[in-house]
Amino acid sequence: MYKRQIFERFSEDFSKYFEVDVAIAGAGPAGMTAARYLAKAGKKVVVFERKLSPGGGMWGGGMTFPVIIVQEGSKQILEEANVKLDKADKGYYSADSIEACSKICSAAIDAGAKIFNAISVEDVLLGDNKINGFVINWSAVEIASLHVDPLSIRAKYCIDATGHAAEVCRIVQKKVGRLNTPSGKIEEEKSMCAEIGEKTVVENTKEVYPGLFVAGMAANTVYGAPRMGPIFGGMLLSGKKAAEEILKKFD
Ligand code: 48H
Repeated sequence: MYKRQIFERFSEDFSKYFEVDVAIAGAGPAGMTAARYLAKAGKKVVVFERKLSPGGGMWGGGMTFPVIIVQEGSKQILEEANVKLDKADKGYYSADSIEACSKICSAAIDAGAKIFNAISVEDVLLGDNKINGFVINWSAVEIASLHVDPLSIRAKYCIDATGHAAEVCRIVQKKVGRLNTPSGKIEEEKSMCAEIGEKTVVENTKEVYPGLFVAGMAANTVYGAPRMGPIFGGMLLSGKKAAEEILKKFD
């Protein structure tokens, strides 16, 4: 009997998300933060995450020491999710990465965002020179390289929050057209410089193609800016900025 319950509950849940206000690829810190603030503002938000667990690169802290660092300007985003912070040094705070990951995920869900795991975004839905949603498939299908046609979901706005790989923007570059970058292409991530990378990741959070925003590490990959190591403040601020920019569009 419970098997029918699993199937029916999933079908009922999933069928609510074929049309949404915002669809997000990737449930790392940037994607989950964007999801939280968009859902909090009353938008219907869905996040597709390739892996079983949301959290992206945050679980492992720095070199698997489960500790992350955030700056003064971003600590409120963690505090609002009840993450405990220790004052570290020179305006930098530390947090337990397991606690931070679980609680920012929980905050997104409590705000009303829906996260579907084990689903990969493999393409975009295109129309009128605008990105209108995502083409999705089970990650297991992708991993097994099975020839199975995907389904699509429609969204008023999409966010590429897929981290270093900037997967959705790469698809747009390959199949759709010019990105809103100096070369029209992905400028590619640069070597580590935490001060610059943390600043640019917020500046680079913008609409990269009509209907598609880029957030988190993907924003630095797309606009050719440096990585920053295990400092996560910029990812949180970038997710929040993506939400704010999209909310302005709705206004
Ligand atoms: C569905 C997908 C797809 C896809 C990928 O890597 P993330 O944690 O990304 P951000 O930008 O939130 O945070 C970046 C941060 O973790 C980091 O890597 C830093 C700060 N690096 C600095 C440095 O110097 O190295 O999360 C992205 C998520 C992951 O969970 C992926 O599994 C998922 O996106 N994902 N989900 N469809 N096509 N591609």
